[in-house]
Amino acid sequence: MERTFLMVKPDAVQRGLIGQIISRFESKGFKMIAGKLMIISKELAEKHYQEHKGKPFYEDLIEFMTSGPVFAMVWEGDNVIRLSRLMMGSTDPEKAQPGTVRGDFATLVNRNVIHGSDSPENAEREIRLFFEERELIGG
Ligand code: D4T
Repeated sequence: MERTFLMVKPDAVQRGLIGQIISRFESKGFKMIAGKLMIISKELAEKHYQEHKGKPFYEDLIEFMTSGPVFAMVWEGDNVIRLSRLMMGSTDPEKAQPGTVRGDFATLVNRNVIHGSDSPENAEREIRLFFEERELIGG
């Protein structure tokens, strides 16, 4: 069974969208095996987004991701990495289709509501960054 790391970003937590977002992934048939509300440190945000260091949006991204609580989660299911990315829609909400999380809840790329791992390697890396193995329930 595949696992992925999903995170409701500070904009969506602040707007009260955690429940609606979780509900979509539950309805799809995926299972949440860990979840916590947390304020992430600059250090953790930098590790999480290390591949973007040096890009023009990097500093603002780190500031945004540490600006308020996020809801970090681990989800399990068949093809959950690819399918959850499909459900999230394009990174840029201007290109995200209606019916996707970003298509329905976001307008700006730098306030795009949700993060999801894009490969099995990144999923494992991100799960390990945010969770202890013992926090994963039935995983
Ligand atoms: P995350 O990693 O947040 O799920 O986003 P994606 O995997 O869909 O997209 P990404 O890694 O290319 O971008 C990471 C993060 O940076 C923000 N961003 C991105 C931004 O603020 N401005 C930009 O021009 C881009 C490309 C949004 C997501």
